[in-house]
This record gives sequence, structure tokens and C-alpha cells, in this order.
Amino acid sequence: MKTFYSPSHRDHSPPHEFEMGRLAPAVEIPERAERVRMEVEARKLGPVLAPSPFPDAAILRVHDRGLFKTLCGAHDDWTKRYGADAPAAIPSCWPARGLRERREGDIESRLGTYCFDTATPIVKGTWAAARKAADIALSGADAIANGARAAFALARPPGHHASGDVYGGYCYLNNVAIAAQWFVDRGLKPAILDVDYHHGNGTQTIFYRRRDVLFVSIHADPSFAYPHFLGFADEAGEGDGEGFNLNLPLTAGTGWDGYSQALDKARSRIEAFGADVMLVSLGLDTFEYDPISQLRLKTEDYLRMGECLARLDKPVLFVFEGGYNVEHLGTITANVLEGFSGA
Ligand code: SP5
Ligand code: ZN
Repeated sequence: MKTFYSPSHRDHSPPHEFEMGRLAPAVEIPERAERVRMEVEARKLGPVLAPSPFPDAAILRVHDRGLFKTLCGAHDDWTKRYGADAPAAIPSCWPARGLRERREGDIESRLGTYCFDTATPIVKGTWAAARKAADIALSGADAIANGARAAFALARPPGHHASGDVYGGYCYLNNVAIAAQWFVDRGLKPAILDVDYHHGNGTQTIFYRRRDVLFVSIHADPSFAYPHFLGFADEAGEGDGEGFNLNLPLTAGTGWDGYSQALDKARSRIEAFGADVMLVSLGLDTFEYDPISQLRLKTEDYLRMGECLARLDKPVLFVFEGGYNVEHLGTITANVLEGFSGA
């Protein structure tokens, strides 16, 4: 299996996020992708390749131009306003009900308009890394379109919380959605399965009114888990998209028994949809020792997850998302890939 990777992600290394009224050490850190790359190499799962450059147009099929331009210029705009040693750019005021969105305002108003949380800081290297992560996902899609049975987009920063015009949740550009749209534009019918611990609110929103892309997500119930405002079981799609969104929320503490039942439901829905290709938003924060999560998958369960995905018998593009136990992250990620390849 080909893995696509770029060292550009290392320059996206925000020291902090902001939560519970204070700066907290970031958990979405460069070491995450480095651990995974080293494990892929150590276990000889296949070549690790640099991505090819794809045009901005492939990203603008999914993302709003105002968001794209804001992300691209945010670090410059922020440091012009607050100085070269300013802390990372994080919004502190949002256009909630009754206030006006300002898509062309000053940097504070644009961060509030385009970002939904305080956990997604922008530093000097953020844009280059996010842009390259999209190239990584597109390079993986291209490998699949050229006949590969599977590819792994080792993208960082992650993407599934970013919608067409809102970023957040450590995500800036929605890598998996960009790749799915690229498949659609080549006449293919993609299904997205999101196995990250957190609901993929961005991906859901992008495809919510469409039936050409199926979105299925298995995640911790938003009644207690981030992103809190989307991901409930009654969200089935709207208009043309009705019936083409499936959320399978899980209670805290769910282990492999409950998880694999949800995986079986997801597989049947994808089978019935008749997808040509499957994209897996591969978050590894379902792990029992993840520092920010409350599901309980064990190391060996990830081998089973990979085997289970292989049973669908479709080409698969794995796109890396969350997962924050850096010590085990390489092992559990490689277990999914190896389970898939060996099955
Ligand atoms: C891609 C992805 O997995 N994004 C997850 C974003 C979750 N952000 C907020 C989680 C709040 C949990 N508290 C964490 C404490 C660590 N400082
Ligand atoms: Zn997550």
C-alpha cells in the first residue's frame, strides 16, 4: 500500500489550544504523524511517497473562496495587527444569533466568522501544512483512480471538522471531502466512512444535501462529546440528500462489541449504496488510552477493523484524522492498514 506523506506538517506546531478558560498544551502535534510514518516504514507496509501538487481549483470544489483566502492570509494579517511574537491566531468573538457574519472584515471578525472553536490555532506554518495535506489526500485518490486497491493519505493537520466555509476541531481544509469530490468529478461514486472518535461534522455538512456521496459516521454521542452540536442519529440528510447520511453515535465506554456492531451497520449501508470507492476518515482516538476520548478499543481491535473494512471488497483511500496517544498511535494505525492488507 502506498502512503503519501510530506514533512511540511512539522511547521504546523501550535504550542497551545484554548479550552476551559485557559491555554492548554496542544494534543494535535507533529509527533503524531512522525510516529505513524516511522511505524509504516518499520513494518514495511509499502513505500512512503511525496504528494504531487494539485491545483487550488480541486479545493475550491469543496471550500468557500473566502475561507480559503482567510486561512491563506491569517498568519500575516494577525501578526501585522499584534506583532511578530503574537501568540497563535485564535478567535475570541463569534457572530452568534443576532450578530452579523463579516466575511470581508478585519482579521478578528473573519476568524470569528470562519472558525467555530478555540482549539484550532493558526501559526506561521499552518497554511502550507493544510494545503499540502489536501495534496496528500488528492495524491491518494489519484493512486486509487489508477488502479491501487488501497492508499494511505498520512495527512496532517486533519480535516473532517472543517466544512465548506467553517474551520475548527484542529482542522482547516477537509482533506477527505476534497478527495471524495475529486472522485465524483471523475465519474465515480464514493462513500465516506468516518471512524474518528469525534463526529465528522464538516464532512457531513459538505454532503448533507447530496446523494452522490454517502456519509456514514461512527463516533461518540455528541450528547456528551465534541463537536456537541452535530452528529445525532436523527440527521439523515436533507432534500436530495435525504437518506444519504448515517450517524451511528456510541455511548461512553463502548468497546469492540458495540463498535463492531456499528461497523456492520455501516458496511451494509455502504454496500446498499453501491459505492465504487470508499474513503475512510481514519481517526485513532477511539483507543482505550486516548487522552481526550472515552471509547475503549484495544490495540488488536484495529487489526479487526482493517479486516472488517476489507470485507467490503472495494478500493479504499484511508485519510488520517485524529488520535492523540502518541506512544501507541503508530501501532494502532499500522494495525488497521495491516489488517486491511492481510485480509
Ligand atoms: C480531528 C480531531 O480529532 N479533532 C478533535 C477536536 C477536539 N477538540 C476539543 C476536545 C476537547 C477535549 N479536551 C481535551 C483536553 C486536552 N487539552
Ligand atoms: Zn477526533
